[in-house]
Amino acid sequence: DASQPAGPSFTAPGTLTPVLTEHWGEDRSWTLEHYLSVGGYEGLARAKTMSPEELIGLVKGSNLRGRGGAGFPTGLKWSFLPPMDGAPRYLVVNADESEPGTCKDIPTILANPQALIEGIAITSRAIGGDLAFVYLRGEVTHVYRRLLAAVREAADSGLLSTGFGLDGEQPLRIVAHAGAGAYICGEETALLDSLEGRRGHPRLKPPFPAVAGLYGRPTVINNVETIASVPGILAKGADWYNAMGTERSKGHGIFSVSGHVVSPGQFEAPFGITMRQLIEFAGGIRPGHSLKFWVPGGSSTPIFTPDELDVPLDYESVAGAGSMLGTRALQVFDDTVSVVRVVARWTEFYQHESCGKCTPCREGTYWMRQIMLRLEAGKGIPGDVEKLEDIASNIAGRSFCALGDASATPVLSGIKRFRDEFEAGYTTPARELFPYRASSIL
Ligand code: L3W
Ligand code: SF4
Repeated sequence: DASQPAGPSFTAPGTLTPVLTEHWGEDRSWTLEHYLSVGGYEGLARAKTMSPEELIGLVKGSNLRGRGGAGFPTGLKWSFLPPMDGAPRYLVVNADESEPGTCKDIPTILANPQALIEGIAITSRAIGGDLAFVYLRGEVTHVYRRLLAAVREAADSGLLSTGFGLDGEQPLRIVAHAGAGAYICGEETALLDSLEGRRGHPRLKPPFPAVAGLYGRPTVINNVETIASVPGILAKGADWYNAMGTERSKGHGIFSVSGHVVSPGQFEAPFGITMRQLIEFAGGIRPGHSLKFWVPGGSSTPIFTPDELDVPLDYESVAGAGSMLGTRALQVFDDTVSVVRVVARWTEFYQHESCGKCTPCREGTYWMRQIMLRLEAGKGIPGDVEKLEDIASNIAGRSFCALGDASATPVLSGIKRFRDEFEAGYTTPARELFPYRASSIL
């Protein structure tokens, strides 16, 4: 790829770069003993020799970007915290993994929670914090328990006993908080409301959490994968990290391939790998079928077709193709799938998860759901497709938070790519056009 910087250690897209996932699947990979045996906590040891300014500078220099969907530069976000003023500052880790198709943060916590804890320790040292929170979905009790056990193991070992807080000498406390299972609580400010004990509703920004976050104090909020990527950068250096990826999307990321491939799973690769390459790593589309459509970053990103298979999966190239890269939740749908049925399920999801705070999203998702369900049943009314476009266009850009925009995306992109299938819903149920077959359910 001509856009890639050349260099002896450059890791090209098209290869896999297991870093976070390197030891997944090994015997008792989640224990502290195992993590230490593969070089764990070397990054924290180095961090304890560095000042907060040096740490932030190193992470800035690595070009690590937020892995929760938006890709905001991590070191820059940390640097937005105002100068220390003697009062607390917090780190909050967003582990409320809820985007349909996203499955990277929970596996990370299950397989290698110590990488996250080490990342929390390094980040807390960088921002002068001695109290950090991990907010995760309440339904995943087994993940919550594993995290609790891992925090206890790290604390009992003495690794977190000193080196944190405003003076860099305090112990670090980590609180695992199980939410009640609402998609909106993955939105960073709704998450803060929920963590403070209120119903999760997005807050107006600015002020950004970096200035006024948890309990009104400066707060860094980062995704699990972002924070778990920090120890490697400390241990191996910014140059090592910069040698992976594309010009502006550096490093490695977990690409979760699900759906109609032979071997779904997580593939950790440099940014810039393509969907065609990832499908090859996943064993190809299941035999006897062909790719019909896919999404690059979960249900909030537009429907792509085989036309986009060679788009490099980095923030800029995917934006150029009209989408966010999102959480790299790559869902694959073959020729047996009704796009109307898929969009109807996603629309039901957004209607259910809408927090109700603003009118375009609250009302619009309700009406989109009604119309999608009748199109799916073959009982659509001529003009429904135009009505869907009208409603979705009036949600997008007019809602209070990203959930509203997200709900419009599958509808608008589905109609754009497969209008005939939507219009067929005026006369024909989706199940007649695409009959369920046992083999089509993976
Ligand atoms: C200080 C400024 N901080 C921006 C911070 C801001 C936030 C980060 C990015 O949504 C997307 C969403 C989903 N001073 C700042 C500043 N910040 N300007 O930077 O901000 P933002 O608002 O662009 O993004 P976000 O709220 O983090 C993430 C999309 O990702 N997505 C993923 C969804 C699902 C999951 C999941 O299940 N784990 O993430 C898929 O596309 O729709 O648009 O921290 O405070 N001047
Ligand atoms: Fe709530 Fe939807 Fe408005 Fe976001 S866009 S604040 S989820 S109603």
